[in-house]
Amino acid sequence: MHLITKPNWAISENKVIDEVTFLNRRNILASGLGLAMSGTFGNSLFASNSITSHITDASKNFKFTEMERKITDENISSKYNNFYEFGSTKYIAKEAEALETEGWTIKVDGLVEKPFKISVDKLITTMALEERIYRHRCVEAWSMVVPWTGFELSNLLKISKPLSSAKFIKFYTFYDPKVATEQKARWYPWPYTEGLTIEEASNPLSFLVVGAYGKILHKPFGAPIRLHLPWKYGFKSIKSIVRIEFTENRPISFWEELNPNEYGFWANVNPKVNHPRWSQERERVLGGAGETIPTKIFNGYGAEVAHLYKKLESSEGLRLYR
Ligand SMILES: Nc1nc2c(c(=O)[nH]1)N[C@H]1C(S)=C(S)[C@@H](COP(=O)(O)O)O[C@H]1N2
Ligand SMILES: [Mo]
Repeated sequence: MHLITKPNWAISENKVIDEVTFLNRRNILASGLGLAMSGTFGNSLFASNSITSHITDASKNFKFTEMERKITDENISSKYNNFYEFGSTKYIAKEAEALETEGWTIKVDGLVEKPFKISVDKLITTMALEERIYRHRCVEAWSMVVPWTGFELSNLLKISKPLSSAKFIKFYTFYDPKVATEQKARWYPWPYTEGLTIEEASNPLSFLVVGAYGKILHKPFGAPIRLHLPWKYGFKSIKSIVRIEFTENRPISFWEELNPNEYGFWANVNPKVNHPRWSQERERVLGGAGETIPTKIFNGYGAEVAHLYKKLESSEGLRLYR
């Protein structure tokens, strides 16, 4: 039992490198033989035309284009996922197709004027959608670059009308062990949860994602709606959200409950603060030829977010980066 509580990230660095190398090799082989898959997914078939067109018509936000790095091939990023609900390997894309995303709603409750439910379709059709190219840095030291379509979390905060006593937001993923079979594993604190301060959630970088690569979000990416917080380690970017709760106290998230020394509340990317079991100085580029590049503080988004943490440095110290 003790062993099994270790997340997959507990695997050695070498094994992680092997997996990425394997994946790259497989992809090179596939494209070389002209067998590269189209990268389209079945769930777009279920979406109504109007939902789809809101996503395909979203304007590009040129503040978030990527000059230095290449966008990760969709055929790679969509087949190498962390989505523990469907298994503890990276290859859960097929399993995730079992998730029923039609008619999905999000409950907004806790310290708000009035709790409410809102459908994802409604969010897609009423929020101003935009496409942003964001870098993603997993705590396991691999990274990718993805064009996400979505809207600023701050726009949902506005309609949520939090009370002044609300200081934090807790996000919840669905809980349905019949569909997500790994949720039968009782040693995990299901459902997956994550948390942010209201200040972090209000930052313009905090992005609710409903599409990727110009299409409706497919299931392995956390359909129909997931968060992306590009300056934090990937585990903060919670998938398939069903509930947003405003709280007074700092929530304890899924990974923090499992291993607080390794996966904390803040989890801001910092190459100088090592994971207890490996270095965070460099990252392996998903879909690259196995190369690593230097990791940047706040994953290169310091201009947008560093100010959030200035006054916390004395009290939180290195915990800001774990
Ligand atoms: N519900 C849920 N959200 C999750 C995870 C998960 O296992 N379950 N994994 C996290 C981790 S560790 C990472 S790196 C990213 C991976 O996102 P991707 O599969 O779209 O690359 O999702 C995050 N969100
Ligand atoms: Mo991750």
